[in-house]
Amino acid sequence: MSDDELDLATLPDDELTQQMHEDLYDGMADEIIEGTQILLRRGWGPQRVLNEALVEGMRIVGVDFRDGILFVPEVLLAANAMKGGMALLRPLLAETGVQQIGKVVIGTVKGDIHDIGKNLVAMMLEGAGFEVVDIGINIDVQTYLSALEEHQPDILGMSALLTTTMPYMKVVIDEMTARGLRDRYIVLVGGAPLNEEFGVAIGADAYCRDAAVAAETAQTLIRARRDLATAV
Ligand code: B1M
Repeated sequence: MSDDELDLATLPDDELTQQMHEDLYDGMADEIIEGTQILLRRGWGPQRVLNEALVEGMRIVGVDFRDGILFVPEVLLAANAMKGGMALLRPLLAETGVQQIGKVVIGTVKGDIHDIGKNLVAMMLEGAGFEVVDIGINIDVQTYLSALEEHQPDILGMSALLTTTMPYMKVVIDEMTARGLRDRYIVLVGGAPLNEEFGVAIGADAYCRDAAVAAETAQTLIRARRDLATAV
Protein backbone atom coordinates (compact mmCIF):
# COMPACT_ATOMS: atom_id res chain seq x y z
CA MET A 1 0.00 0.00 0.00
CA SER A 2 1.36 3.47 -0.85
CA ASP A 3 1.48 6.17 1.83
CA ASP A 4 -1.52 8.08 0.50
CA GLU A 5 -3.68 4.95 0.16
CA LEU A 6 -6.39 4.60 2.74
CA ASP A 7 -6.49 1.48 4.90
CA LEU A 8 -10.23 0.78 5.04
CA ALA A 9 -9.82 -1.60 7.96
CA THR A 10 -8.69 1.25 10.22
CA LEU A 11 -11.89 3.26 9.72
CA PRO A 12 -14.74 3.13 12.23
CA ASP A 13 -18.06 1.82 10.85
CA ASP A 14 -19.62 5.19 10.01
CA GLU A 15 -16.51 6.46 8.21
CA LEU A 16 -16.12 3.15 6.40
CA THR A 17 -19.70 3.23 5.04
CA GLN A 18 -19.17 6.88 4.06
CA GLN A 19 -15.96 5.88 2.28
CA MET A 20 -17.78 3.02 0.55
CA HIS A 21 -20.38 5.47 -0.77
CA GLU A 22 -17.51 7.48 -2.24
CA ASP A 23 -15.78 4.38 -3.62
CA LEU A 24 -19.02 3.22 -5.20
CA TYR A 25 -19.45 6.66 -6.73
CA ASP A 26 -15.93 6.34 -8.15
CA GLY A 27 -16.60 2.80 -9.41
CA MET A 28 -13.87 1.22 -7.29
CA ALA A 29 -14.89 -2.43 -7.25
CA ASP A 30 -11.90 -3.78 -5.28
CA GLU A 31 -12.49 -1.27 -2.49
CA ILE A 32 -16.20 -2.10 -2.38
CA ILE A 33 -15.40 -5.79 -2.09
CA GLU A 34 -12.88 -5.08 0.66
CA GLY A 35 -15.28 -2.78 2.53
CA THR A 36 -18.02 -5.39 2.32
CA GLN A 37 -15.67 -8.03 3.72
CA ILE A 38 -14.61 -5.76 6.57
CA LEU A 39 -18.19 -4.94 7.60
CA LEU A 40 -19.13 -8.64 7.51
CA ARG A 41 -16.08 -9.49 9.64
CA ARG A 42 -17.20 -6.83 12.13
CA GLY A 43 -20.46 -8.69 12.54
CA TRP A 44 -22.75 -6.66 10.31
CA GLY A 45 -25.57 -8.75 8.84
CA PRO A 46 -25.64 -9.04 5.02
CA GLN A 47 -28.92 -7.13 4.85
CA ARG A 48 -27.46 -4.20 6.76
CA VAL A 49 -24.33 -4.10 4.59
CA LEU A 50 -26.54 -4.19 1.52
CA ASN A 51 -28.83 -1.38 2.63
CA GLU A 52 -26.46 0.98 4.42
CA ALA A 53 -23.29 0.59 2.37
CA LEU A 54 -24.34 -0.48 -1.14
CA VAL A 55 -27.96 0.57 -1.83
CA GLU A 56 -27.46 3.95 -0.15
CA GLY A 57 -24.29 4.48 -2.23
CA MET A 58 -26.18 3.69 -5.40
CA ARG A 59 -28.97 6.07 -4.39
CA ILE A 60 -26.41 8.89 -4.30
CA VAL A 61 -25.08 7.84 -7.72
CA GLY A 62 -28.68 7.93 -9.02
CA VAL A 63 -29.19 11.51 -7.84
CA ASP A 64 -26.08 12.77 -9.63
CA PHE A 65 -26.92 10.73 -12.73
CA ARG A 66 -30.33 12.40 -12.80
CA ASP A 67 -28.77 15.82 -12.37
CA GLY A 68 -26.29 15.32 -15.22
CA ILE A 69 -23.24 15.25 -12.93
CA LEU A 70 -22.49 11.59 -13.67
CA PHE A 71 -22.81 9.94 -17.08
CA VAL A 72 -23.44 6.40 -18.32
CA PRO A 73 -19.79 5.19 -18.26
CA GLU A 74 -19.32 6.31 -14.66
CA VAL A 75 -22.64 4.81 -13.61
CA LEU A 76 -21.69 1.54 -15.27
CA LEU A 77 -18.51 1.45 -13.21
CA ALA A 78 -20.52 2.16 -10.06
CA ALA A 79 -22.95 -0.63 -10.99
CA ASN A 80 -20.02 -2.98 -11.54
CA ALA A 81 -18.58 -2.08 -8.13
CA MET A 82 -21.97 -2.66 -6.51
CA LYS A 83 -22.19 -6.08 -8.14
CA GLY A 84 -18.79 -6.96 -6.63
CA GLY A 85 -20.19 -6.35 -3.15
CA MET A 86 -23.46 -8.09 -3.96
CA ALA A 87 -21.63 -11.22 -5.08
CA LEU A 88 -20.22 -11.58 -1.56
CA LEU A 89 -23.61 -11.02 0.05
CA ARG A 90 -25.58 -13.32 -2.24
CA PRO A 91 -24.72 -16.66 -0.55
CA LEU A 92 -25.22 -15.11 2.88
CA LEU A 93 -28.65 -13.75 2.02
CA ALA A 94 -29.65 -17.08 0.53
CA GLU A 95 -28.36 -19.26 3.38
CA THR A 96 -31.31 -18.97 5.72
CA GLY A 97 -31.92 -22.71 5.74
CA VAL A 98 -35.62 -22.25 5.01
CA GLN A 99 -37.48 -24.90 3.03
CA GLN A 100 -38.10 -24.26 -0.65
CA ILE A 101 -41.58 -22.83 -0.88
CA GLY A 102 -41.94 -22.15 -4.57
CA LYS A 103 -40.33 -21.18 -7.83
CA VAL A 104 -39.96 -17.77 -9.44
CA VAL A 105 -39.01 -16.74 -12.97
CA ILE A 106 -37.75 -13.16 -13.03
CA GLY A 107 -36.46 -10.82 -15.72
CA THR A 108 -36.15 -7.17 -16.73
CA VAL A 109 -38.50 -6.19 -19.55
CA LYS A 110 -37.67 -5.53 -23.19
CA GLY A 111 -35.76 -2.33 -23.87
CA ASP A 112 -34.41 -2.17 -20.34
CA ILE A 113 -30.96 -3.31 -19.24
CA HIS A 114 -31.08 -2.27 -15.56
CA ASP A 115 -30.50 -5.39 -13.50
CA ILE A 116 -29.18 -4.43 -10.06
CA GLY A 117 -32.64 -4.18 -8.48
CA LYS A 118 -33.79 -7.38 -10.16
CA ASN A 119 -30.67 -9.19 -8.95
CA LEU A 120 -31.34 -7.99 -5.42
CA VAL A 121 -34.92 -9.17 -5.60
CA ALA A 122 -33.69 -12.55 -6.85
CA MET A 123 -31.29 -12.79 -3.90
CA MET A 124 -33.95 -11.88 -1.36
CA LEU A 125 -36.38 -14.39 -2.87
CA GLU A 126 -33.72 -17.10 -2.63
CA GLY A 127 -33.20 -16.10 0.99
CA ALA A 128 -36.94 -16.39 1.57
CA GLY A 129 -36.93 -19.97 0.28
CA PHE A 130 -37.72 -19.63 -3.41
CA GLU A 131 -35.94 -21.29 -6.29
CA VAL A 132 -35.23 -18.41 -8.65
CA VAL A 133 -34.71 -18.66 -12.39
CA ASP A 134 -33.25 -15.32 -13.49
CA ILE A 135 -33.76 -14.95 -17.22
CA GLY A 136 -31.84 -11.67 -17.44
CA ILE A 137 -32.47 -8.31 -19.06
CA ASN A 138 -34.21 -6.97 -22.18
CA ILE A 139 -36.73 -9.80 -22.10
CA ASP A 140 -39.44 -9.87 -24.75
CA VAL A 141 -42.85 -11.42 -24.31
CA GLN A 142 -41.97 -14.61 -26.16
CA THR A 143 -38.94 -15.20 -23.93
CA TYR A 144 -41.04 -14.70 -20.80
CA LEU A 145 -43.64 -17.15 -22.08
CA SER A 146 -41.03 -19.74 -23.07
CA ALA A 147 -39.45 -19.47 -19.62
CA LEU A 148 -42.83 -19.97 -17.95
CA GLU A 149 -43.43 -23.06 -20.04
CA GLU A 150 -39.97 -24.45 -19.46
CA HIS A 151 -39.66 -23.79 -15.72
CA GLN A 152 -43.31 -23.97 -14.60
CA PRO A 153 -42.85 -21.44 -11.77
CA ASP A 154 -45.46 -20.31 -9.27
CA ILE A 155 -44.52 -16.67 -9.75
CA LEU A 156 -43.48 -14.41 -12.61
CA GLY A 157 -41.48 -11.34 -11.54
CA MET A 158 -40.87 -8.43 -13.90
CA SER A 159 -38.61 -5.43 -13.36
CA ALA A 160 -38.52 -2.08 -15.20
CA LEU A 161 -36.50 1.02 -14.35
CA LEU A 162 -37.56 3.30 -17.18
CA THR A 163 -40.86 5.07 -17.69
CA THR A 164 -40.53 4.08 -21.35
CA THR A 165 -40.22 0.34 -20.61
CA MET A 166 -42.68 -0.12 -17.75
CA PRO A 167 -45.71 -0.29 -20.10
CA TYR A 168 -44.20 -3.45 -21.60
CA MET A 169 -45.22 -5.31 -18.46
CA LYS A 170 -48.81 -4.93 -19.61
CA VAL A 171 -47.89 -6.39 -23.00
CA VAL A 172 -46.65 -9.52 -21.23
CA ILE A 173 -49.66 -9.78 -18.92
CA ASP A 174 -52.10 -9.21 -21.79
CA GLU A 175 -50.43 -11.92 -23.82
CA MET A 176 -50.62 -14.32 -20.87
CA THR A 177 -54.32 -13.53 -20.61
CA ALA A 178 -54.87 -13.97 -24.36
CA ARG A 179 -53.27 -17.42 -24.17
CA GLY A 180 -55.33 -18.43 -21.12
CA LEU A 181 -52.20 -18.58 -18.93
CA ARG A 182 -52.68 -15.59 -16.66
CA ASP A 183 -54.41 -17.39 -13.79
CA ARG A 184 -51.72 -20.06 -13.53
CA TYR A 185 -49.15 -17.61 -12.18
CA ILE A 186 -48.80 -14.96 -9.54
CA VAL A 187 -47.42 -11.89 -11.30
CA LEU A 188 -45.27 -9.49 -9.26
CA VAL A 189 -43.85 -6.28 -10.69
CA GLY A 190 -41.34 -3.74 -9.41
CA GLY A 191 -38.88 -1.02 -10.29
CA ALA A 192 -38.28 2.58 -9.27
CA PRO A 193 -40.80 4.34 -11.58
CA LEU A 194 -43.71 1.99 -10.77
CA ASN A 195 -46.33 2.35 -8.07
CA GLU A 196 -49.27 0.50 -6.61
CA GLU A 197 -51.73 2.12 -8.98
CA PHE A 198 -49.70 1.08 -12.02
CA GLY A 199 -49.56 -2.50 -10.75
CA VAL A 200 -53.35 -2.58 -10.46
CA ALA A 201 -53.85 -0.90 -13.85
CA ILE A 202 -51.78 -3.47 -15.74
CA GLY A 203 -53.37 -6.45 -13.96
CA ALA A 204 -50.41 -7.60 -11.84
CA ASP A 205 -51.11 -9.40 -8.57
CA ALA A 206 -48.89 -6.98 -6.70
CA TYR A 207 -46.44 -4.12 -7.04
CA CYS A 208 -43.39 -4.55 -4.80
CA ARG A 209 -41.64 -1.41 -3.61
CA ASP A 210 -38.35 -3.10 -2.83
CA ALA A 211 -36.65 -6.47 -2.57
CA ALA A 212 -37.76 -7.13 1.00
CA VAL A 213 -41.37 -6.36 0.10
CA ALA A 214 -41.05 -8.62 -2.95
CA ALA A 215 -39.93 -11.53 -0.76
CA GLU A 216 -42.72 -10.94 1.78
CA THR A 217 -45.36 -10.52 -0.90
CA ALA A 218 -44.23 -13.66 -2.72
CA GLN A 219 -44.51 -15.67 0.51
CA THR A 220 -47.90 -14.21 1.41
CA LEU A 221 -49.46 -14.70 -2.02
CA ILE A 222 -48.15 -18.21 -2.50
CA ARG A 223 -49.47 -19.28 0.90
CA ALA A 224 -52.85 -17.69 0.15
CA ARG A 225 -53.01 -19.49 -3.19
CA ARG A 226 -52.15 -22.83 -1.58
CA ASP A 227 -54.67 -22.32 1.22
CA LEU A 228 -57.31 -21.60 -1.40
CA ALA A 229 -56.35 -24.71 -3.37
CA THR A 230 -56.64 -26.96 -0.28
CA ALA A 231 -59.95 -25.34 0.73
CA VAL A 232 -61.67 -26.28 -2.56
CO1 B1M B 1 -30.21 4.18 -15.76
N1 B1M B 1 -31.73 5.34 -15.41
N2 B1M B 1 -30.34 4.59 -17.67
N3 B1M B 1 -28.55 3.18 -15.92
N4 B1M B 1 -30.06 4.24 -13.91
C1 B1M B 1 -32.24 5.39 -14.05
C2 B1M B 1 -33.30 4.31 -13.78
C3 B1M B 1 -32.79 6.85 -13.90
C4 B1M B 1 -33.92 7.01 -12.87
C5 B1M B 1 -31.61 7.81 -13.64
C6 B1M B 1 -32.05 9.22 -13.42
O1 B1M B 1 -32.34 9.91 -14.36
N5 B1M B 1 -32.08 9.62 -12.18
C7 B1M B 1 -33.25 7.12 -15.38
C8 B1M B 1 -34.69 6.71 -15.70
C9 B1M B 1 -35.62 7.88 -15.86
C10 B1M B 1 -36.99 7.40 -16.11
O2 B1M B 1 -37.28 6.70 -17.03
N6 B1M B 1 -37.87 7.80 -15.21
C11 B1M B 1 -32.25 6.27 -16.15
C12 B1M B 1 -31.93 6.45 -17.51
C13 B1M B 1 -32.60 7.64 -18.19
C14 B1M B 1 -31.08 5.62 -18.22
C15 B1M B 1 -30.67 5.69 -19.71
C16 B1M B 1 -31.82 5.99 -20.68
C17 B1M B 1 -29.54 6.74 -19.79
C18 B1M B 1 -29.03 7.00 -21.17
O3 B1M B 1 -28.59 6.12 -21.86
N7 B1M B 1 -29.13 8.24 -21.53
C19 B1M B 1 -30.07 4.30 -19.96
C20 B1M B 1 -31.13 3.28 -20.40
C21 B1M B 1 -30.54 1.94 -20.71
C22 B1M B 1 -31.63 0.89 -20.94
O4 B1M B 1 -32.03 0.25 -20.00
N8 B1M B 1 -32.06 0.74 -22.17
C23 B1M B 1 -29.59 3.97 -18.57
C24 B1M B 1 -28.47 3.18 -18.34
C25 B1M B 1 -27.98 2.87 -17.09
C26 B1M B 1 -26.68 2.11 -16.86
C27 B1M B 1 -26.43 1.00 -17.88
C28 B1M B 1 -25.55 3.10 -16.90
C29 B1M B 1 -26.85 1.62 -15.38
C30 B1M B 1 -27.47 0.22 -15.25
C31 B1M B 1 -26.45 -0.83 -14.90
C32 B1M B 1 -27.12 -2.11 -14.45
O5 B1M B 1 -28.22 -2.17 -13.92
N9 B1M B 1 -26.40 -3.17 -14.67
C33 B1M B 1 -27.89 2.61 -14.86
C34 B1M B 1 -28.15 2.82 -13.47
C35 B1M B 1 -27.23 2.10 -12.51
C36 B1M B 1 -29.19 3.66 -13.01
C37 B1M B 1 -29.48 4.17 -11.60
C38 B1M B 1 -28.43 5.22 -11.27
C39 B1M B 1 -29.47 3.14 -10.47
C40 B1M B 1 -30.43 1.97 -10.68
C41 B1M B 1 -30.15 0.98 -9.59
O6 B1M B 1 -29.42 0.02 -9.81
N10 B1M B 1 -30.65 1.27 -8.36
C42 B1M B 1 -30.95 4.76 -11.76
C43 B1M B 1 -31.26 5.87 -10.80
C44 B1M B 1 -32.15 5.41 -9.65
O7 B1M B 1 -32.88 4.45 -9.75
N11 B1M B 1 -32.07 6.13 -8.57
C45 B1M B 1 -31.07 4.92 -13.20
C46 B1M B 1 -30.37 0.45 -7.19
C47 B1M B 1 -31.39 -0.69 -7.09
C48 B1M B 1 -31.12 -1.46 -5.81
O8 B1M B 1 -32.69 -0.10 -7.00
O9 B1M B 1 -33.29 -0.79 -9.35
O10 B1M B 1 -34.87 0.65 -7.98
P1 B1M B 1 -33.86 -0.42 -8.04
O11 B1M B 1 -34.52 -1.75 -7.48
C49 B1M B 1 -35.24 -1.81 -6.27
C50 B1M B 1 -36.75 -1.54 -6.41
O12 B1M B 1 -37.08 -0.73 -7.51
C51 B1M B 1 -37.36 -2.91 -6.46
O13 B1M B 1 -36.50 -3.66 -5.61
C52 B1M B 1 -35.15 -3.26 -5.84
C53 B1M B 1 -34.31 -3.52 -4.62
O14 B1M B 1 -34.85 -2.98 -3.45
N12 B1M B 1 -37.44 -3.66 -7.72
C54 B1M B 1 -38.28 -4.73 -7.84
C55 B1M B 1 -36.75 -3.53 -8.87
N13 B1M B 1 -37.12 -4.48 -9.74
C56 B1M B 1 -38.04 -5.23 -9.14
C57 B1M B 1 -38.73 -6.35 -9.61
C58 B1M B 1 -39.65 -6.94 -8.76
C59 B1M B 1 -39.89 -6.44 -7.48
C60 B1M B 1 -39.21 -5.32 -7.00
O15 B1M B 1 -40.27 -8.03 -9.26
C61 B1M B 1 -41.03 -8.77 -8.46
